[in-house]
Amino acid sequence: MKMMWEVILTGVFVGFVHGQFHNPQVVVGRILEPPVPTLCAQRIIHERFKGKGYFFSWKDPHTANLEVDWLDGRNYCRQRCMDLVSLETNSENEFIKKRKVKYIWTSGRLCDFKGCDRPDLKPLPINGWFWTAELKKLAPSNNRVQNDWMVGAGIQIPQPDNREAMQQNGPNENCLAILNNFYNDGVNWHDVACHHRKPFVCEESEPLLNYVRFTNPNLNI
Ligand SMILES: [Ca+2]
Ligand SMILES: [Ca+2]
Repeated sequence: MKMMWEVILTGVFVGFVHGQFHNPQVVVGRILEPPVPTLCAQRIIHERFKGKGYFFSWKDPHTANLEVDWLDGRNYCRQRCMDLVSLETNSENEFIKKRKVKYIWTSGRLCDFKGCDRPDLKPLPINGWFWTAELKKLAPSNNRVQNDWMVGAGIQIPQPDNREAMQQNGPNENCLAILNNFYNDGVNWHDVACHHRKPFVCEESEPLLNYVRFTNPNLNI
């Protein structure tokens, strides 16, 4: 199984994936879960957007009141051949942002672990963010046109600001959440410490679906 995963995940971002397995700050003995074929076949799709299915945790009776940390969110999705949502386009971002939920986990994460020591990721707060589910880099965080980080107004500091670590001696804010007017600042992206618990959105993962279809040809997935 492990060998197969290493084949599937080969690519320039393979270091990201391995890094997620070994980053003690994130996993603490927990791992990134592989898909479960029966759960993939039973996955619940609440809405579709440009052909892909999405699951909203607050819409399902089993998860309606569930708030999880970032890795648990990924694993709930991944066991169902999905992953936390990646907002690669403005239209998908707007599709997700119209939900009336106070905050939502996305798959966005800062690459600050093993495998991230690459010149193109420096400086990390600007160039080190990526969509883990798609293994794609975000636009630089100071490019306010191609991303949706909260820009800052009044006493609000532009995101990402790593506030918990910088001001409160807390953990780094390494995960990307959509916050819905939480600081009276509109609906936009914030860097948040990954242990916080939030509702989440899953997005179908073509690599996971293809892998499970290939390995379970008799299952209707
Ligand atoms: Ca996406
Ligand atoms: Ca922040």
